[in-house]
Amino acid sequence: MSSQFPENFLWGGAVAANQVEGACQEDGKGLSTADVVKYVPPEERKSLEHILGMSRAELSAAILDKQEQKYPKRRGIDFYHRYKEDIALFAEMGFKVFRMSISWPRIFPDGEETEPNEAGLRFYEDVFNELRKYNIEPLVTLSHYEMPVHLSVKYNGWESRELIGLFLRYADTVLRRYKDKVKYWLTFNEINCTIKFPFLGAGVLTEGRDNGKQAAFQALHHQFVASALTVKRAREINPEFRIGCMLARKLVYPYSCRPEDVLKAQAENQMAQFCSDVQVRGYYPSYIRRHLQEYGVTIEMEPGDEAVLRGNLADFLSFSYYMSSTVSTDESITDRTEGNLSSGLANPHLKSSEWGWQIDPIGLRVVLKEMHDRYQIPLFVVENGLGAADVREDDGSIRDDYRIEYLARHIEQMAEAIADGVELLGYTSWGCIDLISASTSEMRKRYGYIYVDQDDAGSGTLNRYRKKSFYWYKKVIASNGQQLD
Ligand code: BGP
Repeated sequence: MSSQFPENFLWGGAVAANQVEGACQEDGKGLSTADVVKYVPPEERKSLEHILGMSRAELSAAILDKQEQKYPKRRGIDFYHRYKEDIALFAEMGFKVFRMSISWPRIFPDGEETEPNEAGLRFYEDVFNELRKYNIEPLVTLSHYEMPVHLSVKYNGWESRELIGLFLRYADTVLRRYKDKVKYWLTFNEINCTIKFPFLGAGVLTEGRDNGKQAAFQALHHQFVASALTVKRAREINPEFRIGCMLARKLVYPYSCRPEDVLKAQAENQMAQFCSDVQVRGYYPSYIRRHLQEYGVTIEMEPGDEAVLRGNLADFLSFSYYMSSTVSTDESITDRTEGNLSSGLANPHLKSSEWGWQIDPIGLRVVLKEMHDRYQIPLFVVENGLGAADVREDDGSIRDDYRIEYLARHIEQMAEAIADGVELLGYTSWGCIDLISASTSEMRKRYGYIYVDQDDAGSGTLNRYRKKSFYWYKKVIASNGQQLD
C-alpha cells in the first residue's frame, strides 16, 4: 500500500526555547516570564491555575531570586551549549523539519531596547546553520510562553497596547536577520491559552481585578493585531515566507447524546475555534459576542484594527493535539480528566496517561477534518506526544513501547485524514528530546525520542540516550509514514 503522506511531508519534532535552552541570562539574555515559574512538587499541585498563576509578590520575589534550581526553565536541558549534538541526533532520525522558538529576551533583553543583542542573534544563526548542514528545515515560533519579564512588570504584559509595537520590533529584527535561513514561521504558540492562563500566554497579572477575563481578552486582541501585522511585515521582507498561526486544539465531546451536552461541547470547542477564525478568516465571528457578554468583557479596538486583521491572514493553521475530554450539564458526573492546559470529564471509552490525559487518536482525525473543512488551508500538527515517566534500565535501554503505540496510532489517523482530503504539511511531535514540562516544570514527564539524564531537581549528567522510539521514528520517516509497527 503506498503511503498516504505526500513525498514532501515534513516529518520532525518540536521544542520551545524556554523548555530546552537553559543559559538563562548568558550572553546578554534577559529574564523571561518562563524563568520566574517555580517547580511545584506533585503534592502541592492543586490546579493548573495554581501552578501557572502569578501574583505581583511572587513575580517580584522570583525576579530577585538567585536560587536557580527552584526555576527549572532557567536550566532547561542545556540545549544552548549542546545544540550541535542534539541536532545531529535529530538528523540521525531523518528529520525534515525541526520546530523551535526564539526567546524574545535573548534578542531584546528587556523588550524595549532599540538595538538587538547581537550575541542572541548569533546563537540562533548558528542553530539554523547547523540545521541546514543536515537539510533540516527550521519551523520557528516567535512567541512560545517566554516574553521579557520586564514587559510584564512595566506594562502588565499584552494587556497594554504598547506590546504590539515592541513585539513588531522583535519580529521585524529576526524576520530580516534570518530571511534566507528560515522559511516557516509561527507567531504565537497556543494563542487561545491566553484566555485561561494570561500570565503564561501574555505576561498578564489579573490579581485583584474584578474581571480577569477583561484583561485576558484585551491582551489576546493585541496579540491578534500583532500577529496580523507580523504576517504583513513578513510578506514585505520575503514573499517566500510561510507564516502560520497556532492553537492548542482541545477536542471536547458531549458526555452524552443529550442535546444540552452537545450544545455545551459546541460552546467549549468554539473557544479554540474563535482564535483560528480571527487569524484565518480575519474577523471576530458573531458567536463570540455572546461568549464575551457572558464574561462581561468589552474589547477595546482602535480604528484600523479590523482592517489589519482582515487584510493579513495566516498561510497555514498549526496546532497542538494531545488528548480529548468531555463535558456534561449533568452535575452528577464527577469523574474528571486532566489535559493540555485544560481539564474536563473523563470519557469512559478512553484510557489515560499517568498524568490523566485521555488518549484519543481518532480525535486527531476529527479535528483535522473539522479544521480543513472550515478553512480550506494547509494544516500542520506541530505538537503531539505522550508524557511518561520513562525509565533507563540497567542495560541502558529505554523501552518506551507505550510512546511508540501512542504515536503510531496518531500517525495512522493523520493518514486517514489525508485520505479524507485534508492538506497536511507536516508533523512535529512534541518534545522530540526530553525537556522541562510547560505546565508543571518537571523533567519526570518525558516526551522525547532521546532521554536526557536529568531529574526534577536538576541533578544528572545531562547525557543524551536514544530510546526505543528513536529507532522506531527513524523507520517511520524513512518509510514516509508507512512503517508504523
Ligand atoms: C503545550 C506547550 C508545549 C508543551 C505541551 C505539553 O501547551 O505548547 O510547550 O509543553 O503543552 O505540555 P506539558 O509540558 O505541560 O506536558
